[in-house]
Amino acid sequence: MTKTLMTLTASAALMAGLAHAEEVRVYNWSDYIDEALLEKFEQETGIDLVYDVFDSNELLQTKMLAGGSGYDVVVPTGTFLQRQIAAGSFQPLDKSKLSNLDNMWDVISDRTAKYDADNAHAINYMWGTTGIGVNVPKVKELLGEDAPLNSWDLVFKAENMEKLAECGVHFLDAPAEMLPAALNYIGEDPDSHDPDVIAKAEAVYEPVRPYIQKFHSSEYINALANGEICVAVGWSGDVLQARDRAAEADNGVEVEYIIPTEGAQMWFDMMAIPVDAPNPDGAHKFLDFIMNAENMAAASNYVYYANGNKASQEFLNEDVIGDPAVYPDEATMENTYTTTPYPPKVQRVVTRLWTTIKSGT
Ligand code: N2P
Repeated sequence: MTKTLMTLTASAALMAGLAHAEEVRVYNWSDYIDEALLEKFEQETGIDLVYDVFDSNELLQTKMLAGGSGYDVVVPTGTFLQRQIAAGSFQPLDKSKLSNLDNMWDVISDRTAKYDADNAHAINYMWGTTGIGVNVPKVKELLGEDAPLNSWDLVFKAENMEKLAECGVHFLDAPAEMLPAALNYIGEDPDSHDPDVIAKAEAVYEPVRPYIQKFHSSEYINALANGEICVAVGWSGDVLQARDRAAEADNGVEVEYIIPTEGAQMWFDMMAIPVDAPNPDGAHKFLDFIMNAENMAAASNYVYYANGNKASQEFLNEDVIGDPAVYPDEATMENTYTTTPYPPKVQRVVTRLWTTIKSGT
């Protein structure tokens, strides 16, 4: 009897203790970290980490603009960050709490300062490009040896898509990237904010829409890796993760990531602290942990995305820092473009247009 009582008392005390344990809630993109790092953070700091994932800037933006997300750290892309800063969604960083800030790479910080003056609200986590993931043997089997593997023709020409539909094609469900890709393809400014120009993207999608099996921003990694699909318009590191998963499975699937010669979008994903974060102090600890050179290198080595941390570079694997699909060389860099945030009115046009394109009506 006494023993039972004591056990109950002990576990009640433990539960009370747990209820008061410090917690940091992070909301990051899916397939974007080595989970061993999450445990390492908990062990080093004694802080409980709640780690949730998303795969859409639009979804994150809705949460940020509504407020009360309950998150301490979130990771919008630069353009979305800029819009959310303007809306008052983020608190300025307390740089005195970020001892690893000197590790950051000025080449990237200069670029991200365009979205956030002086990088006052966010640090760069990773950056990359939006291109095409291809199961090369499969695509050559269907389109022949001279398949346009270096061109957006692969996915924007109906004659190609008609054949590729047989092995499966996915597109990202990311209007702020997929509309610019279509505009860039037809020689329009991918960063146009003119609704009449943006509307031209519809004519690019119309002839190929019947052959797009799905618009989704995370399923394509496994779908490419297991041969369920043969082409995905997707993000650099995700496609390279698919390549590795296929190699590990030894299933005969060979995946390559392509930055088409017509150009591809380059973007920067930024870690920021919501204005109403429950634990801003813990959030700064998480950001500082991420900016540690070895931690940041471990993350990039795992997910094949480049990062904005100069000090991490000596710890990067050669197949990461030496791969122009991850760290583009100068020629590839010249082939990329960036965009700026859509003003709210244009954003509504974009959202409507994207819904129409996806519904295929
Ligand atoms: C990770 C996707 C991150 C890139 N799966 C999107 N900005």
